[in-house]
Amino acid sequence: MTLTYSEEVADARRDNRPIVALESTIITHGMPYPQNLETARTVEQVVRDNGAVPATIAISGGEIHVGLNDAALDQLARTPDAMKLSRADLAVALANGKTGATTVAATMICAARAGIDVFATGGIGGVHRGAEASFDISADLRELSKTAVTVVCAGAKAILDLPKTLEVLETLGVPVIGYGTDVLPAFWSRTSELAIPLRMDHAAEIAAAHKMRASLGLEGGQLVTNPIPQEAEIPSDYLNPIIEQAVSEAEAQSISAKKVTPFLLARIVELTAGRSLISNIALVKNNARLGAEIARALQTDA
Ligand code: PSU
Ligand code: MN
Repeated sequence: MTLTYSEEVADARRDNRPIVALESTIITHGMPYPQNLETARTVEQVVRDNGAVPATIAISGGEIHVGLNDAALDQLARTPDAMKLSRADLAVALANGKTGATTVAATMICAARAGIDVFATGGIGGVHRGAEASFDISADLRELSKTAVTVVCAGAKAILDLPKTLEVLETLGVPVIGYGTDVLPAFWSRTSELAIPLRMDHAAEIAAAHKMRASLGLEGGQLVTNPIPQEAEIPSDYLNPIIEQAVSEAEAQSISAKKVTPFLLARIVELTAGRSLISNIALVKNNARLGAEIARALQTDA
């Protein structure tokens, strides 16, 4: 297996500095160009500004790239037909020299191989609405139960069935941690109706729990849910009908499997005339900052 480190990440590894993994499906399938590129660059800078080194992960030429330089980031952002790689696709894409972007699941796998403990993103995949008929449950959930990476997100989008997503995470033994909150954050909204299973208010506590899982020999990671900054929140009475519309359009057009999440994300950006995208960018930055703090905390009391 071939891991290729960017110069910045290679330096950080040599100097034992904290590293935060970042995914690339959010770039190719989660946001439109050019906001995807601007966001990827900004998020990397937020990680640096908070004392850690960003490692955006993607696949090309049979290599797992851990850290992309600016030219590589630019190229990926202009490749919307890059493969969307989850656990099932990763080896196939690598073995056949394909270009692909990693989802949360695949980014966790690559981060773990590279010895990176923390990964920051926007939203994870989960149990889709109507999963009782479609069986559409993201491989992200099972990955969280298998791979020892702490993933920072802003909760899950209401395109998913949030109660079912929480139930599956509980079944799989994944700790769902609210950062400074008693309720599950719902991506564009700081709150939901769902109580958070575990609450922590400091990055150091999250880092300590990450280490404790390892010393107990527990496989799997942790899911940290970080509420969107207040000023970037979108009221749910504005957003809910839009989500309903996007979900029913997906059904009407028989969108299935890997295409569901990208379809819904793009449609919601259109239907909100870009407002959802602005909030999405704000919350990813917020998660990058917390990810950097956790990565630093893991380093300090090593
Ligand atoms: N949810 C978001 N933004 C995203 C994704 C999910 O709010 O960009 C992306 C992530 O890469 C996630 C993937 O891992 O979609 C989940 O896809 P699926 O539901 O097909 O597993
Ligand atoms: Mn799916």
